[in-house]
Amino acid sequence: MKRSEILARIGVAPPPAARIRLLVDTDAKNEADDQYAIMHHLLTPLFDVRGIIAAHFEQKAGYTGQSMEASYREIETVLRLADMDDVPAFRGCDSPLRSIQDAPESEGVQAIIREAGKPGKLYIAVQGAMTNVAAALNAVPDIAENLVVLWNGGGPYPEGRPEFNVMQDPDAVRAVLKSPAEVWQTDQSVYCMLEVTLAELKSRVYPCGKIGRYLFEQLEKENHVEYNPQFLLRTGENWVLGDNTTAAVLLMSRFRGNWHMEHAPIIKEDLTYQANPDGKLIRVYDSIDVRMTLEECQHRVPVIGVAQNAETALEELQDGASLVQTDLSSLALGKLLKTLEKPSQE
Ligand SMILES: [Ca+2]
Repeated sequence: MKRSEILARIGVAPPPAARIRLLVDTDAKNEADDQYAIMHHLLTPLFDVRGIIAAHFEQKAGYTGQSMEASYREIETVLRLADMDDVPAFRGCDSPLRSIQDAPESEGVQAIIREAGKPGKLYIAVQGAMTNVAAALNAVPDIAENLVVLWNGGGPYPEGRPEFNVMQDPDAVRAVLKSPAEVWQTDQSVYCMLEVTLAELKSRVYPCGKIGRYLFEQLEKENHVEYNPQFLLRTGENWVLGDNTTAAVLLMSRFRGNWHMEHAPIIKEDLTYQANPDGKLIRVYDSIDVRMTLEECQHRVPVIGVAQNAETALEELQDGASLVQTDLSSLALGKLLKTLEKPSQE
């Protein structure tokens, strides 16, 4: 099914002039929140999503040498479960830059160069390592003119810290901060605001068709795998949907004034910041509308889930399930869908 057909179910469309050209760049198999962010971008009609690029996460134990491929396959899984078959997925670079000037080739790098070469701004929602964006800028520096890099990462100001996404490729972050490309940063203190409980996701996302079930189950599984009492981010029943910031900064009103400008810091060897008065000015968010971001992300998933549930209920009934076993609300919707598809037989 085409993405535009699914978006039409939302029933609201932004003015064409408001649409934002965007690439999502994601280390989708790193943990469990990128999948929510992918869906958030795909289910937002404001975003003209030109493709989804797989990022590596080579500094995380367990996936070394295959992390980009794992992200790519996860993107394919999410697109398949969302019934979207016209959104391109691209393999990105499979390892960090070898130097700040390095420009490795990949499908994802080519996609950035191609899209940034077209007229108008191109936003890149970077939800993991900065490698693909840096490689594109190093290969064709002129694309900086059209790029807005949404950088979900970096430690809190002023000191910074060895934050996960920076850790994946510090030279790539240095390259992007050195380039003239526009940067909007949501650092760790901001993306950690997007916190949910598993109970909330079970109630709101899990019932939404095969995509909702997958979003919840992969996170629930990761919660058991990743739990470590020494890791203060996780309590055992919470999760941070941190990657959703890149959708939020584009959806929120620009009147909020919830950011300030910083001179891009120098990323030191220990991955903390060194103030740099000569650095370009970047937009650093101080806060984010947590209610709007989480509520509206969770309200978009049923756009796919309701139709998927209806199809499942119809299949179950045709396979001999009794009405008692079938979700009656889904069954009613399923019958409606069938009626709409085959009016002459009703
Ligand atoms: Ca991520």
